[in-house]
Amino acid sequence: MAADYRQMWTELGLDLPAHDALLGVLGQAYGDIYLAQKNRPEGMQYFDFVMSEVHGLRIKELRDAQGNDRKVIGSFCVFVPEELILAVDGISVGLCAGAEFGFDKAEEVLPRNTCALIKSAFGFKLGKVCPYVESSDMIVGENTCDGKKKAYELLKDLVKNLFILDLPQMKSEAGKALLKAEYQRFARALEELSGKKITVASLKKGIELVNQKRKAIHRLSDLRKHHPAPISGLDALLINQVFFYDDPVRFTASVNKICDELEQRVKNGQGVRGNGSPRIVISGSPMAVPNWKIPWIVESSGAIIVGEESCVGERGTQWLTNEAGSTVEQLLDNIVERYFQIDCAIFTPNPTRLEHIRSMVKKYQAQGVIHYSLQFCQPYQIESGPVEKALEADGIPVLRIDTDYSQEDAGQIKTRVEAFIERIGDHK
Ligand code: BJ8
Repeated sequence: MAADYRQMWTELGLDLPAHDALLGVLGQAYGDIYLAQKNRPEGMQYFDFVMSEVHGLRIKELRDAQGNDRKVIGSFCVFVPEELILAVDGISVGLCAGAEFGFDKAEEVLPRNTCALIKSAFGFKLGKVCPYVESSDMIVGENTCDGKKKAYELLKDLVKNLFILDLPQMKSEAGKALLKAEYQRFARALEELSGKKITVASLKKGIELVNQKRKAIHRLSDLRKHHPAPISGLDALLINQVFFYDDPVRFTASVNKICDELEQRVKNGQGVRGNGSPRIVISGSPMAVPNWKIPWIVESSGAIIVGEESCVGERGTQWLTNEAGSTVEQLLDNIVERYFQIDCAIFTPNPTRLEHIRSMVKKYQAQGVIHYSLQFCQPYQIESGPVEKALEADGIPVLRIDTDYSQEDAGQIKTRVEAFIERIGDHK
């Protein structure tokens, strides 16, 4: 990092030696996985910069904004509506963590067989290495999977202002009513925290800003349909990850800028790989920064990822929020309608997720699906069986991978991925 942020990190209460160690590991992994890629679009330089400053400049920006009476809201789930946060001039940041850090401390309070995403969030908090958690004026937890729901009971004592959002588990009218009531309660909590009222104008503006981000991502996704794909899956995943951290306006402009470049690449028939690389859709548990293990293994084995059916991917971004409405209530209903479509595996039953995977295979002309579950993530692990069966019955090859954040199984996974790539290579 160019500037010296040590004073800022000290003020946030970070453990500097531990934080240095984390940044060291992160920087090394980024160099080995991202910067080592060949033929990257120039527009990725912006995202490389964001990553290099993710604990530096971006945190400084958040603190400067707080100095200007803006609130920072941290969250762990795509069910938390950024539109409402923006409507009180707040800033939304993602808190999910994707590194095996501080697990020894996390395992003092959580069972060992908790999913790595939850353990990592606790490890970052207990190890005092996450400037986003420490900068948040409010942290939103949600009743989704049992692991998160119960872990928030413990997190409550570790952070200063935890708001729990209750979420439905069934796509019923009663479920939708619950979601609306909870979003109303969240809106009131945001108004109270910020001292700002949500108005038709402020909510419309919030909806527009988030829609613009999503539209830019849709543009990026559309470009990945082309043969050869103009951008790697690793880089596209990174952009989807930065979605949760960056300033929305700047992010939208940067994604649109790289899309201009990718359009040109498509016109020139220029791909990040040759035309023959097998195309894969990844589906399953979310991949938080810096969880790049599976895409890295897949792409360093010669295939290319053309889409992510994930909350850090299309499950999080595929729907827009209707911008029409002349009252706060109508706009809130639009938000409820939009979020109620999210087909997270915590819902039962959850048939639209399978339909979505099928449609992605078709849209991106993928030859196979890798279903990725974090170990101990029961919702996605349990859905993986029926998903595999249904897709294979359609003639779509599926590889199921259950893993965590460690590198111990990387060799073994690579062997399985290579065999799968060989299988789908013959499958064209
Ligand atoms: S909407 S996927 S972001 S809940 S990986 S903690 S599910 S045991 S993250 Fe999620 Fe919202 Fe659903 Fe998306 Fe539990 Fe699984 Fe761990 Fe998970």
